Amino acid sequence: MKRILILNGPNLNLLGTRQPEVYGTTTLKDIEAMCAKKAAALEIEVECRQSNHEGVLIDWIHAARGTFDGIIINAGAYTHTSIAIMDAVTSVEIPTLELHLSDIHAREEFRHTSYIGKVAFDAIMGHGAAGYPMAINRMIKELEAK
Ligand code: CA2
Repeated sequence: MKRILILNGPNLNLLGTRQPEVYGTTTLKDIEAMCAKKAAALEIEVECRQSNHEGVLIDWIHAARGTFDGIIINAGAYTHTSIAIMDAVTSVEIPTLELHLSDIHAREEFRHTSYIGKVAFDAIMGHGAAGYPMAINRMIKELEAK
């Protein structure tokens, strides 16, 4: 059975509680339930984790080696700053998909740079919470092509 790790970075624990005009009204708990439903339908395993700490995300990426077949990551604002997370993704050699609620290229210029995008096999963005099940589908397609 395929195992996918879904990582959410800083501030994503606040989803649905603030700035609904930018990030929508769906909470992270709702998103995790959507992912669990998708996983059941596809008969795969999905584990969702969130941290506000760069090092914790890096430790989880390292530990995914040998345990998970794919990583889906919404690194939040670390997307635009973290060479360390980019290096962690490269180091584990696990197919990694970049995910964002918003379209980072349609927002402020400082969000246009993505270090995750340099090492991920693809990116899904601009679909809000619906992007999470879409990302699971995209990951399965990638893993099946291997
Ligand atoms: O669009 C995305 O998914 C982002 O990764 C979200 C990050 C942002 O820094 C990236 O540029 C794009 C921010 C997540 C903040 O989430 C909040 C949720 C509710 C209230 C405040 C922030």
